[in-house]
Amino acid sequence: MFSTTFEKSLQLSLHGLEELGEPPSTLPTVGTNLTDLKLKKKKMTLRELGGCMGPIWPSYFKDCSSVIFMVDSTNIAQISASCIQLLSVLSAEHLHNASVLILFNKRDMPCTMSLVEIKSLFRMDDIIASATQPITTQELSARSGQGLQEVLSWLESIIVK
Ligand SMILES: Nc1nc2c(ncn2[C@@H]2O[C@H](COP(=O)(O)OP(=O)(O)OP(=O)(O)O)[C@@H](O)[C@H]2O)c(=O)[nH]1
Ligand SMILES: [Mg+2]
Repeated sequence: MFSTTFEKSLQLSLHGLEELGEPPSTLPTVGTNLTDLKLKKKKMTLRELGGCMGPIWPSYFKDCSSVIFMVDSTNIAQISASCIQLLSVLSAEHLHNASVLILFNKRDMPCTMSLVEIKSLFRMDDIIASATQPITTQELSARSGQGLQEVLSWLESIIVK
C-alpha cells in the first residue's frame, strides 16, 4: 500500500546514503514487490501492494503483522477513495491488531494540501479514535527523504514488539 519510490528511498536511507539524488524511474506496480530490510539485526520483509491491486489486497492480509498505508497528498480527487480503502483495511479481521503507519507522501510538492486539511478530509481523528489498531501518521517525501528517518524509527519500534 506504499510506493515503489518509497521502498527504494528507504533502502538508500538505511544504507546511510544521505543524498537520494534523481528519483528512480518506476512503473505502476502490477502485482507485488518484496524488499528485505535488516533493522536491529532482525530481518523484516516489506511487501508493496500496487495501487491498482486494491481489489485483491485482502488476500495478503493474513501474512501481515503491520501496515504502511500511503496517501498521495497532491491528489485531492483521490482522497475519498483513499479514505474508503483505509477504512476497509482497518476493518479487516486479520489486521485487527496490526500496527498501522499512515504516510502522507509527496510533501516536497508545492501543490500539496496542508496536513491539517488532509487529516480533516480523512476525518483522521475519528478514524484513530475508533480503530482497534495503534495508528501513527507521518508526513513524507519519498523523493527528498523528508520523514524517512521517522519511518525507520517506526519500523524499529514494531520490530522490537
Ligand atoms: N514529488 C514527488 N514525487 C514522488 C514522490 N513519491 C513518488 N513520486 C513520484 O510519483 C510517481 C509514482 O511513484 P511510484 O513510486 O511508482 O508510485 P507507486 O505508489 O509505487 O505506484 P503503484 O505501484 O502504481 O501503486 C513517480 O513519478 C515518482 O517519482 C514524492 O515523495 N515526491
Ligand atoms: Mg509501485
